[in-house]
Amino acid sequence: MRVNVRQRQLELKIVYYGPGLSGKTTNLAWLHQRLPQTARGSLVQLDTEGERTLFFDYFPYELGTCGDYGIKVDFFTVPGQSFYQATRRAVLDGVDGIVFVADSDPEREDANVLAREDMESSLAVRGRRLQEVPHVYQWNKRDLPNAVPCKVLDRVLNPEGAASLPAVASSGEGVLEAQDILLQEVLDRVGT
Ligand SMILES: Nc1nc2c(ncn2[C@@H]2O[C@H](COP(=O)(O)OP(=O)(O)OP(=O)(O)O)[C@@H](O)[C@H]2O)c(=O)[nH]1
Ligand SMILES: [Mg+2]
Repeated sequence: MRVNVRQRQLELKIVYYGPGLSGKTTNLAWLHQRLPQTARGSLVQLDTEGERTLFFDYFPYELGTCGDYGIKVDFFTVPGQSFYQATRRAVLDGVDGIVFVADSDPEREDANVLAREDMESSLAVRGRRLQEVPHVYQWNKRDLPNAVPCKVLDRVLNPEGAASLPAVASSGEGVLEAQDILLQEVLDRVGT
């Protein structure tokens, strides 16, 4: 969290991380659409080619106030495709909370594992450990008929026992819920 004294603002950075095509941009777009117009800034989708994120997606949000200070949340997605590792690391710098969007498609099991490892190593280059960063796992694409069971995803991707929930981001299911869980954790952490 960054304290901006001049603007009397607490600034939080939330990042959607996960393998390519898992639904990170879909989450952000849905979230943006559902948050009050008066409190949200424009959704910026930088350099997209077709529907793939080449850089990142972003929007700012005025969450509320804490005493004299406003709480601003900056929401980002990373590009999931493996060759954008440098961009993912830049986006993750200074992160306060992460939604890891996993793909429930059985064919993406390895991609989920690699993305999680990539997330841990991206934090490690900044001297941070995943256990110290509030995070929530979103098991997305639960509408797929052959979706990997949530308990298998938990066993493989969430050995630390962080919060996790099912989602169908394309219809908005589990999108606000993931954000509520994460923001609560982030704000609890700030208070301690
Ligand atoms: N069936 C299904 N499809 C989904 C769901 N969520 C997203 N998708 C689809 O998955 C595709 C990829 O979604 P994106 O949100 O662009 O994925 P991304 O994680 O941002 O991908 P990158 O930017 O390449 O990392 C799109 O066609 C979405 O409509 C879901 O819950 N179920
Ligand atoms: Mg994207």
